[in-house]
Amino acid sequence: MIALSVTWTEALSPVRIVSVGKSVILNGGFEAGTLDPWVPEPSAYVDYATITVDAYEGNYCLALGPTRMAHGAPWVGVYQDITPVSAPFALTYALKKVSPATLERAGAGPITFKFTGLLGEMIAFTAYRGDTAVGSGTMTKDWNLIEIKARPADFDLIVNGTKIATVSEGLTLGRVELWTATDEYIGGSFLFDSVSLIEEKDYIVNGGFEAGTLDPWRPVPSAYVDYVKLVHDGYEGSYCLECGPTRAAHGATWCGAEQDFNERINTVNLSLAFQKVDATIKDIAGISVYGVIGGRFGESIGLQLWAQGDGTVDVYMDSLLAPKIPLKSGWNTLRLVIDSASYWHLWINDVFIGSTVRTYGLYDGLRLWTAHAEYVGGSWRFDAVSLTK
Ligand SMILES: [Ca+2]
Ligand SMILES: [Ca+2]
Repeated sequence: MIALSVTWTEALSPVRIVSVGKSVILNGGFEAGTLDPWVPEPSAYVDYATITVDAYEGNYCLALGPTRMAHGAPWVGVYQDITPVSAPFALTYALKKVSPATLERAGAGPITFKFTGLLGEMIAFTAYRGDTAVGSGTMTKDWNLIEIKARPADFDLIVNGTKIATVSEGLTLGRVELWTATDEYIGGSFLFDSVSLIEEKDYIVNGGFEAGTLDPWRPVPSAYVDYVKLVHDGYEGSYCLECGPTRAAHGATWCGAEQDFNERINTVNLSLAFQKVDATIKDIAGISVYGVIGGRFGESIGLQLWAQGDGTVDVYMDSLLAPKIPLKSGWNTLRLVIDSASYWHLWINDVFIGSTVRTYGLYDGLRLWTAHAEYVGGSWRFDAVSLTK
């Protein structure tokens, strides 16, 4: 057991969980104090893509101002080429409109914003994909956080946490451009900062069990396959996983399912839904993200939910983290984030439970399992299992 260096009672402050993974954008926050490796374009208008200090984060940000528009430049911007990234990914950036002029455009990645006027203290915009308007909304006169969340077949546009549009198009990005232009006025400018592109590859295959089979999950131990099965009434879709150690009295201490994701990753963003089928029975369910150091069992991460028979669970991460967390009847959700500094942050039903520290951060597989502490007959269900960087 590894002693916890942070206890749950000390760690109830909010934890920022965006940017868990590593961005493929270099100098996305412009903290180098120079544009490099962003390439100004068009090159004749380099002087209108500059680094300035009114930053969203850190000390620096990018200012784009098409003040020479009348002289022939249709737009100004910067770009950088990247190894092409396919969905799922998240492209995020901060945008601030500085000028009073209204009929201006700015964008990054696949979406262009056309600003159409003031609505009180807010600035109205229409969002375009190419020439097609896909949604509208408002931004503040201060910094705004733009998120493009791409899935294999479509992507969401989210502005300051509000979804503006879902566009039915799969995206692959090999170049990220930041740019601005004006339709009528000269003198407008925009600030960009904190540009981030994070791949959100899901390392778990068939995490929703909608294949209708366990594959590629492996039931373990193999002698108790009949207690690791798919059942209907999933949290999402039709199927979920049910693990029930009903033969525990005959020698099985636990049963479950596992799969490898065959890549060592330093940051983990794990989410899943779980349900205790018989709330009156004491038993244990666990979620283990296991590593290569010392073998799967020796170094597995022991996140355990220990049902107490009164509708609560004790939550263990190696040793006790937080006792007596009430469970909802039916499905509950769990989210575990391990950041690059190997801090664990745990939420159950969107309530922050606490943080703790691990001494290592390399993992190569996931196991869902259950065992009984006193009684035979309890079972747990799992669904919607997702693990991204
Ligand atoms: Ca910055
Ligand atoms: Ca499902």
